[in-house]
Amino acid sequence: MRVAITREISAQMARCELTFQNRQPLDLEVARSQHRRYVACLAALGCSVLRLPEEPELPDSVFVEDTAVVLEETAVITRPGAESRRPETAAVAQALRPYRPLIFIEPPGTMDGGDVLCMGRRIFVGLSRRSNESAVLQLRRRLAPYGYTVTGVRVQHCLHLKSAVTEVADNTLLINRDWVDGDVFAPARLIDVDPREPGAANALRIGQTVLFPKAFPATRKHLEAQRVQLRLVDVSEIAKAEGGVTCCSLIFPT
Ligand code: CIR
Repeated sequence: MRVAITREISAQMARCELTFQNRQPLDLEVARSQHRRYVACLAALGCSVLRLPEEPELPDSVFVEDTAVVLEETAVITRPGAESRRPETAAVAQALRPYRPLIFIEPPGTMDGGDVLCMGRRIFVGLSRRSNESAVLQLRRRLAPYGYTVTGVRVQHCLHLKSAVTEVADNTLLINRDWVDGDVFAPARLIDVDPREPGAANALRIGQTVLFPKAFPATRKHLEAQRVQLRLVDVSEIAKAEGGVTCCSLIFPT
């Protein structure tokens, strides 16, 4: 059984953090209806969805991925790199408590879950605008007893590590190598995003299916050529807040 934690879109979403994108008018109703369809996809793929209530004062709170990293043995509550996002972790920690013992990233560490790519016992953390070396060291120390290795990875031109690379099948990564060095992940098989779609590397794997944005038809062909089974979703309005498909949920086995 898989649980997916999501959170309703904040009425203040138009005031979200933006780093690499310009602010565009955001239609809250369209964003909410895209989010509803995204949640329905998670349920259709077998997740038991735990929908946290809206936090009107926290513009980015729909992006629950950034608040925690859920592993088999423990859940790590992050300390988001953007100060405006730090209060987001409280409700997610509360929601995770029944499922895992919690550990916390402490100052001066900062980490967004969007920077954390888990491949079995190998964990990669983007050294980005949001996540720093202190968080990597804390994570390494806390997770070593469980047999995890934790490696910091430089990323450029994008918000998070998982803007640049995500896992789409066992030992198979979808990647934009202009944003992150692919050699770090050896011996993983790499599928490149189409050069016309630099933002296409963020895909959400649920079992053998990958949730993938409709906005990237050229990269979709690369994935289909490699027999990755896709389910397409429209997240165009959510993307205006610099979010993708991974960031709107925390998915883990119970
Ligand atoms: C932010 O800048 O923090 C939000 N506007 C977007 C966060 C997206 N999160 C993610 O991709 N994991």
